[in-house]
Amino acid sequence: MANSKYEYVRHFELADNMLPNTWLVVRIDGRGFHRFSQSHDFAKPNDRRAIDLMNRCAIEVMKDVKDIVLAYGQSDEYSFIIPKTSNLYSRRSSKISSTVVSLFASNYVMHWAEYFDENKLKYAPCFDSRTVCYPNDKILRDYLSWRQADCHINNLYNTTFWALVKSGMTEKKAEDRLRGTFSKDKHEILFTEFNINYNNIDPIFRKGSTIIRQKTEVISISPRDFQEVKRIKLIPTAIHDDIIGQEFWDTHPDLLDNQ
Ligand code: DGT
Ligand code: MG
Ligand code: MG
Ligand code: MG
Ligand code: MG
Repeated sequence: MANSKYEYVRHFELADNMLPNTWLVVRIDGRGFHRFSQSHDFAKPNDRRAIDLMNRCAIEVMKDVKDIVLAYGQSDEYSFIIPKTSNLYSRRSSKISSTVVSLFASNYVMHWAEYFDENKLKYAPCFDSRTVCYPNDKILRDYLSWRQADCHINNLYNTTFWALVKSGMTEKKAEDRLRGTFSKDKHEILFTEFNINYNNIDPIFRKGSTIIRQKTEVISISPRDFQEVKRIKLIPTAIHDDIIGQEFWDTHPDLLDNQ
């Protein structure tokens, strides 16, 4: 049907290519996960199963979409970073957003039972998605710092809030108690009232998850002589480092431009 009379409708499709030579960030976020987390009895403040499932989905997305160099996730969101030089789908925004979010959501459903065992999925989860371009390394790093700072602020609040509630305070009282408090006040409440040193809480909760393509030794058996063959492969792997400071970027110098 190369040249049918209907062909003209194509011209109603507008171009949505993202600017060339800019970082692309695809952020997906669970739709109505306040309700979803309640319906599925997520542990408070953090449900390790839910976090592990989110990380699994991000890893599967990165295995499929090779242009993604790094991903950062916390709560019900994940950001996928595509380098300036990428020409993925000719940098068409809706094509990139929809492919990433669709892969993420289908993996969420496909792998749900591996993480939640007998706790059945009660309804279809949904994620939204957007693609934003950032013109340079500094702004890209500020973007990622923004998401990790958000993780920190929410987690410190939620950890303190649920510690108060679990100790017998009503949710209303705990909210009142925390209103107007600074970070150091919450650290203090946790330490003096609950004997919790916030800095000792598992980094997966405090820092969120960063997926990088880590050089990993993979051993396979050669079909010819049945000998072990060791190879170094780049495997998307979740780590829980601070990505705001300089150290992470010095440890992984290939991630940023310098091109
Ligand atoms: P949205 O994104 O505008 O459709 O609305 P929500 O409800 O998804 O809100 P959002 O994305 O701002 O916040 C994420 C919600 O997911 C928030 O209510 C907390 C919940 N959530 C995420 N991870 C966990 C978890 O590990 N445990 C619990 N209990 N809740 C979680
Ligand atoms: Mg929201
Ligand atoms: Mg959400
Ligand atoms: Mg969210
Ligand atoms: Mg097609």
